[in-house]
Amino acid sequence: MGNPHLDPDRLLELHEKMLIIRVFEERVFEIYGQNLVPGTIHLYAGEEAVAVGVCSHLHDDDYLVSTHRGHGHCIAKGARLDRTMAEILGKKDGYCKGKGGSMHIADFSKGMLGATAVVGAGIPIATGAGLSIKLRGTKQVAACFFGDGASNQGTFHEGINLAAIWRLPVLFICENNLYAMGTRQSQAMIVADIAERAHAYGIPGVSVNGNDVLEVYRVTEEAVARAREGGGPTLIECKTYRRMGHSRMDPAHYRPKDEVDEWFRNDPIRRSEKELLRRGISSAELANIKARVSKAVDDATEFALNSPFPNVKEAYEGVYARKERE
Ligand SMILES: Cc1ncc(C[n+]2csc(CCOP(=O)(O)OP(=O)(O)O)c2C)c(N)n1
Ligand SMILES: [Mg+2]
Repeated sequence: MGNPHLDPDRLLELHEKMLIIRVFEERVFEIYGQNLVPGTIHLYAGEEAVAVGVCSHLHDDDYLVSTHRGHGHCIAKGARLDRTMAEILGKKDGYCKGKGGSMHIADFSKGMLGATAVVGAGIPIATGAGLSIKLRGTKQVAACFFGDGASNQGTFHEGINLAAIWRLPVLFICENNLYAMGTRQSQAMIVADIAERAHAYGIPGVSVNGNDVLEVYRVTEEAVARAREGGGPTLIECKTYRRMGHSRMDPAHYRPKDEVDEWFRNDPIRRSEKELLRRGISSAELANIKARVSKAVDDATEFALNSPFPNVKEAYEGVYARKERE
């Protein structure tokens, strides 16, 4: 695994955060099956090492722009589990008072500028956040997650090109899970490594095993340090794999079994567990972490289930939609 010298306590923290996201997502899947979630869901299970490896270097005042597959990004950036779950359930105690739902969670207190369901739309938003940092002269950074599919959008070119010209402190994190819905990466682009595209904009580009949290952690550390020192943006491609289909209704039959098996063997949480055991952490300690995580997700779910739906009288509050004239 990348960075064999990282303190085991830090690795334990990263492991626990990934496990929280995994258990949280499994719970969302379960309650979706009980018809308790309005709309659809895009689960992050399998990709936890990316959000955790990146966000572990971000402070509360650093910015983050997320995607339709964003629950893991929010949690890794420090959002509360209970309010995140409440938002997914469309409840009043959710981050957007239940009016955003799964794909639009924002928490400005943690620098979480929001998620967008429009593929690739977050990229220029992160560039804008980077410009704001530069104009204000602070040491903040803006991180932006997006998929392999999004890297074929015009916004990718425009957003990264501007950030490069103006040397903005932005991390462009491509979560390459090999598919955009059912379309394989190789059907949609010639290059094997999306990081290669960085050369076209004159910025550093690096491709890493996105299921290895230590590897993601290591490359992000360098990119964040460079950005804070005025060295401009970096494109980091994290190769990863979703454990489930694109969205709730997708059984993902288009993925060959041997490919699925190989990626599941390379699961980020399995990897970090093995690494922790190798470094002398006991199985009992790992079991304690699992129990703690499970309890935290139980509590968050209970909170969200007990939270009321927003009152219909507040339908026009906190939204951009205009009320019709009486
Ligand atoms: C502009 C736009 N085009 C198409 C869609 C429909 N759509 C939703 S998710 C998705 C695939 C995105 O793939 P990728 O960027 O690789 O992210 P992933 O779902 O794999 O995390 C598509 C095409 C959309 N939401 N927005
Ligand atoms: Mg994808």
